[in-house]
Amino acid sequence: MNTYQNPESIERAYELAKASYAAFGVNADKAIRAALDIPISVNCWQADDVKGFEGSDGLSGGGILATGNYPGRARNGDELRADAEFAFSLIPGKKRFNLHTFYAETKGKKVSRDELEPEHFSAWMSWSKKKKIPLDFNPSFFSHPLAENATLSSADPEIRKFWIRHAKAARKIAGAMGLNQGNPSVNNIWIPDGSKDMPADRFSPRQRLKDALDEILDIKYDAKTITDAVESKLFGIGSEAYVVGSHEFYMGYSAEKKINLCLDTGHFHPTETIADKVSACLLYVPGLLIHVSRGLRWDSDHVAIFSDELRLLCQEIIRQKFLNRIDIALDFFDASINRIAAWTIGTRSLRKGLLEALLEPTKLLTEAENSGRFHERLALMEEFKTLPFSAVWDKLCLLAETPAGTDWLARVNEYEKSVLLKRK
Ligand code: RNT
Ligand code: ZN
Repeated sequence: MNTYQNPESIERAYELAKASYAAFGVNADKAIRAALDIPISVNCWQADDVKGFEGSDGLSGGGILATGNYPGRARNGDELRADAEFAFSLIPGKKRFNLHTFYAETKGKKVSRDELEPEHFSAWMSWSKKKKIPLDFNPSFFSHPLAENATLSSADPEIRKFWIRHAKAARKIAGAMGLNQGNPSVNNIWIPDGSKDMPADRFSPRQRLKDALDEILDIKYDAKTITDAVESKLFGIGSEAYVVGSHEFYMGYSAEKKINLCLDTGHFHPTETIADKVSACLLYVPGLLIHVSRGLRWDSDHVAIFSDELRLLCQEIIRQKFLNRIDIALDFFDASINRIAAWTIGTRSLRKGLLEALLEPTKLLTEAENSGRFHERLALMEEFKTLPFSAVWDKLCLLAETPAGTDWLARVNEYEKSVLLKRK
């Protein structure tokens, strides 16, 4: 593949683009710096099809399922870390890495999920420190024999207690990660509990979930080490009729407990957008965790792209200066394409969305709005869409010493040949 652009032509195009933005009162240099500075938590599970290291058969369960069998899946910590390091060399800007408990490294010993300790993540934590990539975390309530029916909302007290212990263990590990990296590890609770067909009792499971969460979250950790979040869902495969942890459930819960609410862009009705929820939720909850994904028909986890929905979400975050209250993470998994490319596409698209939002002459829009000149607001919005954005993006890539344009593709192909295809 040809080299897309050389540094000189990127610089030339950028100088012209910069002048176009300056004409609307926007400083493109500043926007680039700000865009590079926003941490994006990259989901580790894209590289291994959400399988984890427990030797599960591949079915993720709980309604989440990676389809496809493109070669090169990461099978252990060393492969996953190598893939992440390589992908990070293609992705500009600050990154974090998001793990699940089932990525524990137990040196061949079987450790029950309710007995996991920070030491089982020592390889992750030393990698994190060395590479300066902070870690985020999630208890894993799926791909497990005790997760077949229900977890934290189970009517069986033994099963419920097992998962409560598991969630406590996860918070302890997240706390250790936060201490190790010097900033809070975001620990997100998502459970798959629900039912395929209409339940007769919708209340009792929710009551049990609430009580279980209370028990888990009443253990206090230093806010400098862990940020707790809870994630809702509309439906999943096998939980079409009822999901215990619905949006209303967690909206109420996070507001009452003053913890963060996780909004996953794939977890709502197709015509709803997260962009409109951010400002409403932030009036009631301390902060948000956003899982950037792409819902497509029944699936909530396609690779994120530079869609209108993603752009609108970024605009909402940037326009309202919400960055200090929002953690931004990715949540997708596609096993039918090169997984490193999936990471690169999704993460670069999100960074593009943030950059575009930072380049928006928002002041002109609000001025038009506040004086009732709505035709002008609409005209400006349309105009801003076609400002020379790609020239600024290429400059951002150049500054971050990551490939501009499609130059990263050749490197992915090379890595596929020399590393991924050798994993048999
Ligand atoms: C599932 C949730 C959850 C998971 C990951 C693996 O629907 O979105 O966030 O995708 O934790
Ligand atoms: Zn999610």
